[in-house]
Amino acid sequence: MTDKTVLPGVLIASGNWAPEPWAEPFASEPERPLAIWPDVPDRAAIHYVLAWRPPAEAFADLPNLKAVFSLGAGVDHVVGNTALPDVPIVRVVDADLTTRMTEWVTLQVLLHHRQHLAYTRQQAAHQWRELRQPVAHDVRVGIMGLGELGRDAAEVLARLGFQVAGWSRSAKDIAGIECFHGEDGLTAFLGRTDILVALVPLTPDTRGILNASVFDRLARNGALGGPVLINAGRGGLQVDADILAALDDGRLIGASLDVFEPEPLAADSPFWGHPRVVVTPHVAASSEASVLAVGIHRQILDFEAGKPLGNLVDVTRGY
Ligand code: NDP
Ligand code: OXD
Repeated sequence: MTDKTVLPGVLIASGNWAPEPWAEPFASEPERPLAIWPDVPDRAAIHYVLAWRPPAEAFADLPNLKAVFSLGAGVDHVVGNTALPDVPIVRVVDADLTTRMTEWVTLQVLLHHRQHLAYTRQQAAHQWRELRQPVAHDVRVGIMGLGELGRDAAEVLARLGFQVAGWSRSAKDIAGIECFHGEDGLTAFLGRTDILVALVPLTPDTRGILNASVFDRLARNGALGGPVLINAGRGGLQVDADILAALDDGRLIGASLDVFEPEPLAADSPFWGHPRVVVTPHVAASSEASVLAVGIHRQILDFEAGKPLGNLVDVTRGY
């Protein structure tokens, strides 16, 4: 093989995710150098990094880097990286991931709406007792974040009959969804919300946003008897102590948490055994490599054919 046939190289730094499925689509291009972190024999050959929670050093000394591809929708794991050179960051926007998130959010909303935790306790006690059940139309869901994921979940929940509203940074107009935005819209959004779903990215503006002040402003007059928190965004959005205190004194009647800081959730965290908390291990919308790697490979081929990169991150705002 001569130098002429060598294609721009790829580095896969996939953290605790197995790199092999992400490398799979590149197997058809033997002329493209492919490195798996930390084994990077020729750093100058690397034009693209496919990254999930990469160590800072993964971006150091890559003189020909052209773009970084986040292996997930979130980019907080890349944006905060001090060694990151000034290159475009591309994130995942894919129907497969969106559908997975909507499944998880819908499951959790229905679980609290249909009082599944109470029925599980009743089953354990061999207790046959019907609980009063409101209809979806009497329950108000509020989705923080009306981006790719929040909007899809909002539309599906609205189709199930829930009264759905969303809150975002900029104004939105979505049929069937009451839209609020900005700091000015937050109190009104919270005041009409029985089930709060967090799907905002983790940025300096959103860190710790799921706190006592927000829980205090949720609706108290809802059909469920109190507000519920569902967080699939990032663990850094939530103030754990505030959630636990709100669950203790009834300002929250339940919570579903998929994300934590740090992860994995500490073995002695009170969330594990809490009777009104559902814990899942950051699986709300797992990145399915067999699907997403093909999309990233396609984007690289399109980029090399002169097309602009899509799904670019605005690093100034952090998502
Ligand atoms: P998008 O960038 O498409 O949407 C983000 C939304 O959040 C936008 O509506 C944006 O507002 C809003 N937002 C951002 N900052 C603020 C703010 N300060 N105040 C109000 N609204 C704000 O992201 P996605 O929907 O694709 O993904 C959302 C997040 O979900 C990811 O960043 C990631 O953290 C998390 N995620 C979690 C997964 C899991 O398995 N648990 C899987 C995948 C993603 P605007 O529209 O005005 O810009
Ligand atoms: C993501 C995630 O950001 O899986 O895609 O958390």
